[in-house]
Parts: sequence; C-alpha cells; structure tokens
Amino acid sequence: MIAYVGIGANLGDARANVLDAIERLRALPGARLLAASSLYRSAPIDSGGDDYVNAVAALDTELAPQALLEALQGIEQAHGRERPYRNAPRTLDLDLLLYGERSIATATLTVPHPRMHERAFVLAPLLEIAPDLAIPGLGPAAGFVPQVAGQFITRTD
Ligand code: PH2
Ligand code: MG
Ligand code: MG
Repeated sequence: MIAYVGIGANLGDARANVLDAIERLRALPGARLLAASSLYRSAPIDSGGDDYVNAVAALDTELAPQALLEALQGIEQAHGRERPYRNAPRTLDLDLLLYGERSIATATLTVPHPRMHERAFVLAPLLEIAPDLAIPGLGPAAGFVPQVAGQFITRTD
C-alpha cells in the first residue's frame, strides 16, 4: 500500500528534526521510502510559535494503518514529542495523510487526514512528489491549491 506521511516541526532544531524523521521513515521495518519532498518553511496555521518546517514522504508499506500510526508515534516519541494542548508547538509531528485509496475512521485514526486539503503546508510538498494524486472522496489534490493561496509557504531546499 502507498501511504503519505505529513511531517512538521516548529520547536528545537526543526529542520534537523524533519531530516531525521525522513531517515527514520527510510529505516522503518515493513516500509520502503519511495519519495521525500523538499523541506518547506510555513507560517503556523491554527497554532502559535515559530514558523514550521514541513515535508511529505511517500511509503510503500505492508503495515496496517494502525501499525503504521503506532510506528509514526514511536518516531515522534523519539523526538520527545509532548502534547500539552491542541496544536502546541512540537519537536516533531508525523500525520498519516493517505493510506492507498482507503477511507478510515476509528477512534484513533481518520484517513484521509480531515484538514489536509485546506493546508498549503501539506498540499505543496505532497504535490511536489505526487502531482496527479487524488484525495479519496475529494478529488485531485491540485484542485485545492487556489483555496490555500493566502497561506505563507516557501520551499527551502
Ligand atoms: N501543524 C498543525 C497546526 N498548524 N501549521 C503549519 N504551518 N505546519 C504544520 O505542520 C502545522 C500547522 C497541527 O498538526
Ligand atoms: Mg499535524
Ligand atoms: Mg499529528
């Protein structure tokens, strides 16, 4: 199954944290890293603190969605992720954006990520590595770009 993972950080050395997360995804048992986007700097959306560093990775994985989620949470924990309040600044956030064409709604996991199409910090890196991608139930991801044109984001490398 092809899964897409959103990566974000705005606490500590955010750039180093995102690069390390990509390496940990590359090393993840049961998954193969197919692509990683460039790094982007983006203004916080519904969140305080510094600008974020964001990226998106594509994985080919045998892991079931819940197992993949737990693996992502393990990488967050390795970076000392704390959750003092919703959308608090974070050393590392890994969000399961898409899992194949599946729609998933459990107590712990909603896929597609419910706000991904409203966020330039997801769409820009996602479209860099998967320009023709469709979001299940919503249609082509590229179609949502005009609606996020007001959100500050810039590619950094
Ligand atoms: N993540 C959030 C909330 N707001 N803003 C930016 N720019 N980048 C993020 O990764 C981000 C956010 C919740 O996870
Ligand atoms: Mg998030
Ligand atoms: Mg998250």
